[in-house]
Amino acid sequence: MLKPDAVENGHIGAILDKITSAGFKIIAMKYTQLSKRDAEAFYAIHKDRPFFGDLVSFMTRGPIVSAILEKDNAVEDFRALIGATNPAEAAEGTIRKLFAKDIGENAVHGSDSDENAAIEGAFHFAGRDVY
Ligand code: FUP
Repeated sequence: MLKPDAVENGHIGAILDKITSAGFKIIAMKYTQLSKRDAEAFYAIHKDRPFFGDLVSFMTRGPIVSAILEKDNAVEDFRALIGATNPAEAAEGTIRKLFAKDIGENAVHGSDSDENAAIEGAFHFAGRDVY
């Protein structure tokens, strides 16, 4: 996902360029907005964390771009491309270092395992919208 801050700040094109230039193929993509229920379900693993309410408010405050990306070693390579969860700790040149403000508004989401990538892809897309 390109999160609401990335969209608000006009970074959709620049971030997609970084992603495709790094060799990822976009096999599904849409411009959409998460409902409260969507965001709570997507981040259910964090429901008992102190930042959960702020995370849900942030993720629902405006449109996002969601996509499924394909590449060898995609999960690991994408997490390297986006950088650490906290942009202050992200390596130079990473998407979060370039485009994110702080740990709460960190521009992009990437799945943390192949298993979660499949779950999260199915959360956003029907099978017929994956190419
Ligand atoms: P990541 O896998 O890098 O997206 O990070 P996590 O799954 O650990 O966290 C998901 C989201 O929760 C982050 F993108 C932002 C939010 N978060 C906070 O706001 N504060 C924290 O201390 C940790 C995460």
